Amino acid sequence: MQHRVIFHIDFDYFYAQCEELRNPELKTKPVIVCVFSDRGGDSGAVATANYQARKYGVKSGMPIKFAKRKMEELSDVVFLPTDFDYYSEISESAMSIIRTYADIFEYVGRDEAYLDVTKRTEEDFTRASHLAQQLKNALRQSIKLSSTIGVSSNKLVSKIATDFKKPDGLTVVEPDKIESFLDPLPIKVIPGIGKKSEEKFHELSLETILDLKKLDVFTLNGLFGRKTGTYIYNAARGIDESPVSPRGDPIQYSRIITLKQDTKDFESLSKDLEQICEDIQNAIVKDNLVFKSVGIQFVQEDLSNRTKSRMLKNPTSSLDELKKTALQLLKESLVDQRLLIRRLGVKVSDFSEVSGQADITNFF
Ligand code: DGT
Ligand code: CA
Ligand code: CA
Repeated sequence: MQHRVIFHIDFDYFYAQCEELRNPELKTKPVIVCVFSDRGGDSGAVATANYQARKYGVKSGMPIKFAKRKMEELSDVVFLPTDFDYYSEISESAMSIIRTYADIFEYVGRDEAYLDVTKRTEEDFTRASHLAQQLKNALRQSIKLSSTIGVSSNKLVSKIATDFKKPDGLTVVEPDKIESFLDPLPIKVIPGIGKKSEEKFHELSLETILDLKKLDVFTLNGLFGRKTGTYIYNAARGIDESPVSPRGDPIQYSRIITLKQDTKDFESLSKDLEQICEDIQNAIVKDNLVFKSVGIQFVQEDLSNRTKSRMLKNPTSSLDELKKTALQLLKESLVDQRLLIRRLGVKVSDFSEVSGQADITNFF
């Protein structure tokens, strides 16, 4: 029988784990990483929390004020602001290890990726299970990062398998076990099923995936529209043919060049910078993506690195906006630049697709 072998990997309590990595004393304490809004004080939302803090009901997306109230009694709780540049660094080192374990690697986000390992495991799930364990060990040994992996014959079931047991989990669902794995799970484990559609199903007295399979595809299409209805129909049966695709890999959307001559002259650097922006933007448009973050990188004459990045207000694929932001970052960096610059790079990140299945949540 022919089937694929697909890993989904997701790093545990990612931002909070990164904070623990650079400050191991945090490990024994509840840690809550927050996006403070520019209104000041405690306004803003929780980005994530470590499992110590989750025990008290703290969740991603919750207002910071709520989280503080839940933790009132505790003296050792730590609230921290996000540091995206640092999380990206950890993510990049992890991804560069993960990539080497895949026949095909698909970057999903800072803490998530799919791997097609069909060839290297020769379609054998025992081998796949060992390979997944090796990958988890490698991440733990080289960056002390704890992760969770789901393994199955497609992306959808592997993602559900990852969520099945966290943190530090490894769940393998062999092709002939997909049905018995999915049937008892609540409908909301299907990616893209949000609160609203969960309520819809609840009204119909449908709670589990087994219940959901009572609806035929026409009923589902009537409830959700053809695209989403068909998606849910197939998902309930563990069917997903979508390929692991290398698009979105950040390596494709960053460029670094060695300058003809070490310099810190704006005019000279800006010409190279614009050229790099054009190359990157071409790749992005070709892959039908928009980005939300722009960064520049200097390798200085002593080979040390300097980076600076900025979040945009809205996702875009505009060359003008990319150039404008990169040039602005260049200008700002040069103000206190002491060493000459030897290599110059640009990197864009925080992608989403212009359209497609990644947007499934928007239909609900
Ligand atoms: P996990 O995977 O359940 O152990 O925990 P996380 O924190 O890794 O959760 P995940 O994989 O859903 O999200 C990865 C990172 O994305 C997380 O560390 C922080 C960020 N994030 C997730 N949800 C939210 C949210 O609602 N708001 C904000 N600002 N950031 C979020
Ligand atoms: Ca995660
Ligand atoms: Ca994730």
